[in-house]
Amino acid sequence: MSAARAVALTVLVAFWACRDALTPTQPGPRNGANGVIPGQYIVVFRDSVADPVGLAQSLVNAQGGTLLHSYTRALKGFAARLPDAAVAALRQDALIAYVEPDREDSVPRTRLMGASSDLQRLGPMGVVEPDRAVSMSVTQQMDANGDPWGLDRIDQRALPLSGTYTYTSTGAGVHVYIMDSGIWTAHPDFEHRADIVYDYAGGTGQDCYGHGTLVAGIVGAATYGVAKGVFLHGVRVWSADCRGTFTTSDIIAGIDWVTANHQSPAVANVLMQSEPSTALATAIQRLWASGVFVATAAGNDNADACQLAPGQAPFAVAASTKSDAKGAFSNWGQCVKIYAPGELIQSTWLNGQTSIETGTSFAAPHVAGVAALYKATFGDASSDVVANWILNNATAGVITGNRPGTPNLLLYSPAGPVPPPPPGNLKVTTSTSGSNLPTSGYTVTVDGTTSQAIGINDSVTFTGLSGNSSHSVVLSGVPGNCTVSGGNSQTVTVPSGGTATAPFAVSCTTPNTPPTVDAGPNASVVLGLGYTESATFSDPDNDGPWSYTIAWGDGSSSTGSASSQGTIIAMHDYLLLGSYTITVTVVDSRGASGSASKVLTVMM
Ligand SMILES: [Ca+2]
Ligand SMILES: [Ca+2]
Repeated sequence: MSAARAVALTVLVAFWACRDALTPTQPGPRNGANGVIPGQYIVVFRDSVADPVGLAQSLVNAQGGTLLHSYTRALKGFAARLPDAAVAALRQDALIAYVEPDREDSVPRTRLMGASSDLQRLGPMGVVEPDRAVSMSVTQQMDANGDPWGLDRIDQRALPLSGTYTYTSTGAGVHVYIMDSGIWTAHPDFEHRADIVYDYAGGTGQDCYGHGTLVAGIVGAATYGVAKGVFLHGVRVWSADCRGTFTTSDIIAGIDWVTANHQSPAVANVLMQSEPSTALATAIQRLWASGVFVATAAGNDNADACQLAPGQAPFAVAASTKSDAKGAFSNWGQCVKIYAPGELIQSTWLNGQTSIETGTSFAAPHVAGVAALYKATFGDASSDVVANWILNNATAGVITGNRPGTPNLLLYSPAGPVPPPPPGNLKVTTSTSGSNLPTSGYTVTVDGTTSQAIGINDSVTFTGLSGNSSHSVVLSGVPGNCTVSGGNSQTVTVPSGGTATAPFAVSCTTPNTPPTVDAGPNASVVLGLGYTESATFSDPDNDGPWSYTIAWGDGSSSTGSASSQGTIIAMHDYLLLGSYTITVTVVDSRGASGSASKVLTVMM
C-alpha cells in the first residue's frame, strides 16, 4: 500500500475541504487535471464479481501494474498504478463498471492560533462528572472565553449563548469512526476511549497532523466533545507524511474497512475531498446503508456543494459562526443538510494540547456527536431515521447570510430525550387499464417485510410506519402481459402523523397467440414442371398483416405478405431430382411466428 506514497506529485492542489482559517482563502488554483495523479486509478467492478480481491490481483498482475488497495464491501474494485494501455484494456472488460483517475488533495496547515499547552484547563473547567449509565441531565460550564462555544450553541434554540452545555446522554456504547489524519489517542481528554483501528499506510495511525485529533475531540472528548462517552476509533486515511495530503483511493480504503469491520451502533465522520467521484460517493452511500450514520463537511469554497464531492454525500454539514451567521467560507446549496458550529472551534490537539480551528471539517463532527447521542438514547437505527431525527429537531430560520436554496437549519441536541417522530401511514393505490386485465389482483410489500393483497383498481393502507422516513414499496404479482408505469418499486417518504400515497398505474395488453401454419401433406412433382405450394395459416387474435417465408429446401426461399388469414400460394422450379423439406413460416404484426414443414419429392 505504501507504494502509493512514492508517487511524485507535480502540483499539489490547493485544497479547501478542511481549510482551517478564520477567513479562509478561496480555493487555490487547481492544476489542469484537478489533482489527478498520473498513472494511478480506481477501478470499480460490477457487483456481480464474486472474488474482487482475486480478480484485482490477477488483473493488475496481467497488466503489469502495482496494486494499492483492494475493495470488497463499500465497493468491489481496486486502486492501482497502471500503464495507460492497461487502462484502455480494463475499460473494455465486461467485469468492470468504470475506471476513475485517482486524485491527490491536501489540507493546508493554516491554523489560526498556536496550540496552547493548557492541560491544566482540562480538569477544573466545570465539567460535572456524568453518570454515564443513567440518563440524567448534566451541565457543563464553558471557560472564561466561552469555549468550546459550539457545545454551548447546540443545546439552546436562540442566542445569546447561555455559557453552558446540558446533555442527557454521553453516547456511551456507541462506536464513532473518525476517518481523518488519525487520532493522537493519548490525549487525556480522550480518557482512554480513543484507539486506532486502521491505517491506510500500514502505520500506527497516530495523528501527526492534528486535524483528526481535533475532529475526534469535537465528537467525543470529555471537555470538548458533544458525546462525552463514545468510543473513538481512528481510521487514518491521510497524512501519514504529516503534511496533510490524501488521495481518493486511500479514503475509499478506510470506508471499505469500516463498512466491513465496524462495531454497532456506529457513526462515522469522513474527511471529504473536493472533486466529485462516483467511486467515493458510492462507497459512502454503502457505508450509510450498512447502518453507519455518516457526517461529512460541506467544504470551504463558499460554493454550491452540489457541484463538488461533499454534495454527493448523504449528510453534508455547513459551518455557522458564533453569531449564527453562515460561515463566509462555507459551501451551501440544496445538497447541504444542516449547519453546525464551524468557526473558531476549540478541541483536542497533538501532544496533549488544544487548538482553535475554523472550517466545515469542524462543523460535521458536532453532527456525528449528536447522532451518537441518538443511538445511545434510542438504540441503533437506520441512517435515514437518524438523519430525519436530526433534521426534525434542528432549529429553523436562525442562520443569517444563508444562501437561497440552502436549508436554514442549525444543529440542535435536545437536552431531554426527544423520541423518534410519530409514525405515519402509507396509502397504496392501483389503477389498471388496457385489455386482458388480471383477475386475481396483486401484492404490495413495504420495506421488504409487510405485505397486503390489493385489487387491480384498489387501495390499501399501511399504518404505523416510521414517520418522516422513506419507505420502499413494491408491487408484485403483475402478470407478464402488463407493465407498471415507472416500474414496480417506489420510495416514498411517510410524514409523521400523516399519510403518504404511492400510486401504481398498470397497463395490460392481450397476449399474442402465434399464427398456426399448415403446409399441407407431403407431395411429389415431376422435374421441370414447377411446384406450387399452397399453405394455410390462422392467427386467433388476427394480428395482420402477416409476413411469410417459404424455404424451399434447396437453399432458396420466397417471401411475401398477406393481409388476411387463409392461403399462401407460391411457385418454385427445382433443378435437381431429390427430396426437399419445404418450411413455411408466418410472422404476425406483433412479432409472433409459427411455421410448418413438409417433404417434397422431385422425380422423373
Ligand atoms: Ca447553551
Ligand atoms: Ca397473433
